[in-house]
Amino acid sequence: MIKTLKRALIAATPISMLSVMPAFAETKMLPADDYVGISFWLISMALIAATAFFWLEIGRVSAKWRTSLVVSGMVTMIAAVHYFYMRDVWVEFGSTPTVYRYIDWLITVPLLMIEFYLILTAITKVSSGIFWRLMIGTLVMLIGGYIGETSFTDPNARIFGEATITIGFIIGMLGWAYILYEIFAGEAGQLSAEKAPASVQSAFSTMRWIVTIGWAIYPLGYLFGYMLSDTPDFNSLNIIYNLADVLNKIAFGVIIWSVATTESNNA
Ligand SMILES: *C/C=C(C)/C=C/C=C(C)/C=C/C1=C(C)CCCC1(C)C
Repeated sequence: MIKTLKRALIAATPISMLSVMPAFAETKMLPADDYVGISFWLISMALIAATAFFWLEIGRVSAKWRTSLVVSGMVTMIAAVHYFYMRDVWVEFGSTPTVYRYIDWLITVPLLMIEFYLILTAITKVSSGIFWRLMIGTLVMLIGGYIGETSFTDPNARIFGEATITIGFIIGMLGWAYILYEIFAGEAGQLSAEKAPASVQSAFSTMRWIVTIGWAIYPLGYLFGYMLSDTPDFNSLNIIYNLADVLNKIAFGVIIWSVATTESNNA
């Protein structure tokens, strides 16, 4: 009772903000032993720094490579804003719906796909079919994953009944397989092999492997998280997805930056 009165008195004075804030902060601040929260924090900063880097470097490359760097920075900036939000939700609730990631993926994955198209247009004439096929593959992959993933937590969303998680996964895998086909064996892969100078070919090839190995982390997370276990370990899943994004967004952009600066110096 006395304590409550005392608190009320303190709260009534403006200076009390100083004593109230630590109590408020206790529940809202990132705890030093929250490794998942800290990984959200680190990646947020890395994404912002990468954005500044890609955009500031635009002036150093020749005109036809500029759009590629603009897009690399857009990917990291859009992801950074999502990460700020996911980090706050994580710190507050100790969890963050994976669906937030899908909003990010829906914007950033098409932009990453456009990078393949842009790299090819910087060196040769390219048909718009490449662009559209990569977009279709992306949409099928993400819509399949989204259908499956939302049905995990929400039985009402099981549009294919019990099998929705599996069917969503299969649709998603087909979309990804279609993208891989296009960049390895399809028109995009052939153009790179026939028309591109050595430095572009090697960048194209590294980007392809990122889309193969780096991207495989997400369906593996889905497989182990939702299909092979009834109680997903969201701590590990979030750390794995966070690290995957460093590779698939920042490292991917660095490869493009590297080929853009090399080719600009050679020109
Ligand atoms: C920056 C974010 C990136 C590069 C996200 C990529 C996401 C994927 C490659 C997701 C793939 C999935 C499948 C291949 C199967 C179904 C489930 C998904 C959506 C996780």
